[in-house]
Amino acid sequence: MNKAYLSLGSNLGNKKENIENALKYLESESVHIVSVSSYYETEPVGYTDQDWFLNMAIQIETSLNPYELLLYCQEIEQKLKRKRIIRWGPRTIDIDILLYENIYMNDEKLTIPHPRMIERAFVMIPLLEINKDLMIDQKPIKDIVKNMKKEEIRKVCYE
Ligand code: PH2
Ligand code: MG
Ligand code: MG
Repeated sequence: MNKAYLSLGSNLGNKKENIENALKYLESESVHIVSVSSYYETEPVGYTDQDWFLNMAIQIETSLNPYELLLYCQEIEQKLKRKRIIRWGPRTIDIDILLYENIYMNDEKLTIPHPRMIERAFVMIPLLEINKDLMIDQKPIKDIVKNMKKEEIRKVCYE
């Protein structure tokens, strides 16, 4: 089994329901969800003329290799009716692979660690919540989060 970290986000329709459905689809014979972060409401980054996102991060154990995991996540995005219209634009669900074991890879299909993760508070803060000891690019996650420029992000409390 391989340890990996994923980031989930939604800013179209019922955001919480979209993420919960994605989590249900993810849990399977080949993917086991080990830990989940809180949910966070986050200001849109990149393309700013869109609704705020709901974001969270999870740790999984998986028998899939990185490419199989990418396909698996894309199939779930399709099931949840994601349409790619604008780059970085509104989406019902986005599932990104952040880290996979200690793998560093970069080709036309997949880059691990996720190339923009260390600049995005909506990725790093939920990730820090589930593992405070992670190292990314040989740097402790705590230092990265302490020093980064952060967009607005608010932890959501559901009763
Ligand atoms: N995803 C993007 C672009 N911008 N902003 C926030 N706050 N959350 C996201 O998940 C997000 C984004 C592209 O995947
Ligand atoms: Mg993304
Ligand atoms: Mg994506």
